[in-house]
Amino acid sequence: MPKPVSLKLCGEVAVIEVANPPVNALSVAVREGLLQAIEQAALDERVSAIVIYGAGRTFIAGADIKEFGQPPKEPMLPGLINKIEASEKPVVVALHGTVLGGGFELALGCHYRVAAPNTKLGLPEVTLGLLPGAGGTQRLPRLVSVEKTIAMITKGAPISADEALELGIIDKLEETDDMRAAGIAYAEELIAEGAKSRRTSELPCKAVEPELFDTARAKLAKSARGQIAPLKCMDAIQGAVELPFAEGLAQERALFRELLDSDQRSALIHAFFAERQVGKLPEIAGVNPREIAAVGVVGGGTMGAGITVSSLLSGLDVTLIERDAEAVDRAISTVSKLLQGAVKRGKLDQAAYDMILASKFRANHDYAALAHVDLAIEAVFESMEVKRDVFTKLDAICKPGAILASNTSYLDVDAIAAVTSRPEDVIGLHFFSPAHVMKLLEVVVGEKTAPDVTATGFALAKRMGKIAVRAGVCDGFIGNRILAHYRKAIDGAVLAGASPIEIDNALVAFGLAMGPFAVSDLAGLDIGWANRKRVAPDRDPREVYADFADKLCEQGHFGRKTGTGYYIHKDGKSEPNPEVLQLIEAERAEKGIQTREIDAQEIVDRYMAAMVNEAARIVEEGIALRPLDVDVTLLNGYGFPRWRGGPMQYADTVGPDKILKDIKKFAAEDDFLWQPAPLLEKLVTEGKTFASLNA
Ligand code: T1G
Repeated sequence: MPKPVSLKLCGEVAVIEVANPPVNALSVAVREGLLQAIEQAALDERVSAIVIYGAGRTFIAGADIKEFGQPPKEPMLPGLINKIEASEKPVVVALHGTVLGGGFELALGCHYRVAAPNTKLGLPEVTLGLLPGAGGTQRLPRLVSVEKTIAMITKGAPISADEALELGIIDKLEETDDMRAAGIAYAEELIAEGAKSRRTSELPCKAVEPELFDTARAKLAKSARGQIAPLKCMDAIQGAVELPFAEGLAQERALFRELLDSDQRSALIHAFFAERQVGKLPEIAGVNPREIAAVGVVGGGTMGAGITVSSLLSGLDVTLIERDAEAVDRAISTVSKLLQGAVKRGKLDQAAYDMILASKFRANHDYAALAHVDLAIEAVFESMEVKRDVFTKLDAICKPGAILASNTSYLDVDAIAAVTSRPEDVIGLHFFSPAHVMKLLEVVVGEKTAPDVTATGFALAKRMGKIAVRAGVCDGFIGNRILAHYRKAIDGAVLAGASPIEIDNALVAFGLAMGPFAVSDLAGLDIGWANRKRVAPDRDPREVYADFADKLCEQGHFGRKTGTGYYIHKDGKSEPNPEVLQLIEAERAEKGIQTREIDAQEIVDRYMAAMVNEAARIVEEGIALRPLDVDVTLLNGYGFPRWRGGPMQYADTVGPDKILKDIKKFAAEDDFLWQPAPLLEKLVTEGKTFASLNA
């Protein structure tokens, strides 16, 4: 294994190269190599200046996240950076790619900084449940304002090289892709000028109004509700303002260690790796996706327009089909509006907007316009009959080898494929609304779907900046099947004594952005109602069915779209709808239910036990390949709190035995709904976690 750090002399300049692909993470070997190299350069009398740069596509992109959770190994990064900064010989760092986390901190410990123009610099540790633990919270506010420091560290978003230059974080930009040469040239310049070491830690921290920290903390309490890392970041930054450097650094380290040991850190790092693991499937390993250049979208409603825009923004050519001229016009205006939104958000410039509308997007009401497409995506009304009709037409029109995809949220993709002459080319591509924003794409693989069609689904997701999860065919695939199940659990909690607002409040406190009843009001209660009616014929007679949701719909209350649902939505406010409680009380009486106090913890326990139990069944049936696939689905499509890592990560955190115990407790109330999944029972018996199934 070649050493990841090398030292070469170039004239009077010691050149230290870090080569640890793919992102030059600061593994133990890299840290050891850097320490040896910097000590050797310091002792070498031929050396007047030192350059550090990264080989490959990026400078150091941070600590090696794979090492977290293992016993820390010397040399530790803070000490290494202090050693670099203490060098009597000027140290230049040459930056390119994504200079993140410990990589950025190491750069701040060097004396002079040169970067390529497209370099990004950032301290994303907070997104991993951590804080910059190698001097970042102490050195950054010695170069930029404390306000900017707080923004960069508590949000974790990177800045551009231009902004870094403007802020004084870097000294110069070099328009080159040879940062080694740029670093050496800069070092030689500094030698010629007789430049000395320039230590960031010796600079005074920028001044700040004392109330700034309280204001910033108050904002974080709302924007980062439930999360611990952002508030610890604030403590570390405040230490930089109030303490001498060495003490501030020591406090930063102590705070970092606290976070390192936290469940939130392990959940967020689980999410990081799960989102990269989820696309690694044996069935598509080494399988080339089909070339997709032209896409057809059938249906110009909310989903069809969103899918169209997502495709256009990823450079694809789109032909949208609607049923008649009027619907075509409506679709064109919806797509244009969404694209204008992308321009407003800075995702698209005006010239690109004009070019797309002029040459990449067209709409029509004649299916013949789809004869040339490589992929046709159906996004029409959620009815099997309607979808089968569309696929019959697509099969007749589309060229051989074209992929025919359905955006269905629940329906049987095999039944849809069966009406075509090419079931191997049929797949489910389940987008989430709004399709041009939500990252999740469930790739629903039919019995006959060809592997290269599955691979194409994953390649399309990557091109769209989305995360694809493989799902098998069942009612609701992964996410919606779990949603339908936990919805029954919370409706059961309502019948047993909780109110919809209590459920929503408890789950918002748990970390959801919105409670399930508020979400239903937003999405439209008629959607859930239609689904319940669709599955009603197959409903098991043992199911304790809550009627209040249907009764609300029968009265025409569909949520925001009609102004009333579980809430009354008026003048921008949403207040609980008293009529709902009357419906619930009537149903409890009719069913002879003795209600009881159900506190917030029990609401969370029911919600999570139902979610984990159904997810265990889904993994056991192979609908989801691994527990991590369920986590990625719930994190990216259903607003599950990222700092809890997903339902399976949550189950491992509280313990599968606790989940099983809860299920058995609730079974006393309803032993049909609460039947433990065999996989959950097996894990508990064997003392294993869901994570053990992710390998
Ligand atoms: N450690 C270990 N592996 C990493 C890694 C890291 N920091 N970053 C990426 N990888 C792996 C990743 O798992 C994948 O592996 C491959 O590299 C390509 O990644 C002390 C404590 C750099 C913008 O948070 O944001 O420093 O799947 O698919 O889309 O204060 O990776 O191929 O086996 O994402 O081109 C701070 C995290 C760490 C940066 C590149 N740094 N990485 O994106 O490729 S904490 C970060 C990223 C820290 C200090 C603290 C992105 C990227 P595999 P990829 P990409």
